[in-house]
Amino acid sequence: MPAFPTPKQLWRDVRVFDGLTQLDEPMNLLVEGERIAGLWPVREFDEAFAQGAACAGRGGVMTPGLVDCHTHLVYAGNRAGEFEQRLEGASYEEIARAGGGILSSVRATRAASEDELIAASLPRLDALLADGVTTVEIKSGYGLTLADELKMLRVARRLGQLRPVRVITTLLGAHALPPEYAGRADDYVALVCDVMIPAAAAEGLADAVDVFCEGIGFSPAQCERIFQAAQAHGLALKAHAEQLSNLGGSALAARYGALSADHIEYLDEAGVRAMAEAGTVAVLLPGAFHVLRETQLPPIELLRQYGVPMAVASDANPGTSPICLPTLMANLACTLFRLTPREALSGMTAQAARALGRPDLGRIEVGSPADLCLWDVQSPAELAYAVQAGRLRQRIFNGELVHAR
Ligand code: DI6
Ligand code: FE
Repeated sequence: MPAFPTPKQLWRDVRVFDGLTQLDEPMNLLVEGERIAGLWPVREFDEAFAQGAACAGRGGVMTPGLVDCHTHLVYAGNRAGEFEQRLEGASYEEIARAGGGILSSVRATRAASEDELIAASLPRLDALLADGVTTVEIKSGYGLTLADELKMLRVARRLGQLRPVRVITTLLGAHALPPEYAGRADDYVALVCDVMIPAAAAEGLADAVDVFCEGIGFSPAQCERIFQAAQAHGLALKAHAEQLSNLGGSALAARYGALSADHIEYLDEAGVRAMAEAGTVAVLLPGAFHVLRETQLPPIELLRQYGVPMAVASDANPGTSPICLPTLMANLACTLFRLTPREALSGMTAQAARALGRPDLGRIEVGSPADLCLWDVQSPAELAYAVQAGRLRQRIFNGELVHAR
């Protein structure tokens, strides 16, 4: 016997959604240390396996901890004024071209210290955690200078030390062209490739690199240069693509073996096929669709036909998705995109984990890290069906009960 036996915790009689599907029977689930150690139908359970285990809970629905695989959680200020302008008829693109939009958050974020960004971002992170998130991806992209992009990434990493959550960071230097580079987009892309990516990689501050491939963002040729630089530094790739128009960014991302192409409302069949061939995950962002009152639906039926894995994320950001309630995203994915509740929940667990290059997460399987949520509902579908905060009874992070109600 080791001096400090690994603690064992047993949940009894839970309905399990394992990240892909709902298991038929009520289950008992055993966690040993940081890992899931056993999962049995209640009627087959042999009490000997649970020797020495503390009963940690009974009843309810157990899901993997939610994985929010696309957020811009770190920023200063807010854009309520632009929300009002849009209600008066201005479009998102018009506001962006007039120097607002992303650039207005850039001005506020550049002016903020690391501590101020932490203070601004923590309430948003806490809202995600209170609704079941155990892994969150956080992008830079409101700094757009070397110092400010690294500042954002450091803040993202620090958030992961301040709260029990896994933080995956993404350098999004190519989010918008900063005003000081007006008319010199290729020079800015060179800064991203030759300075930001090497620095973020050398300091271990970024797990991936993302681009905004769009008329108001960067061209496919520019995105390609960024992908090449990212690959040269061993960083994973992601793309904001086909959000407002079809430039072929998703197919480009797929050709480079990107983990995901995100938004994809304007994706065509060739793009879907390219993603299927490359195993690139489609990240659906129904919050941005909802806030922008977009009418072009992502090609869900084609994605299904080609077997492209679909993830669902919050896109939490000050412009197009100021929403930090992940279960609302499951609801919007069903109501707006017609995903089934099973697809939506899988999209926020197993598929989202794949979109982060972490297929070990987002699953309830023997051997997986014990990131779990116990919900006060009777079936997993209720999480997508009803919009209601406060249903999370327990959040378990790395085998540790970190939220209990
Ligand atoms: N697309 C989006 O929806 C977010 N970024 C992007 O490239 C919006 C970011 C913002 O408006 O602040
Ligand atoms: Fe985004």
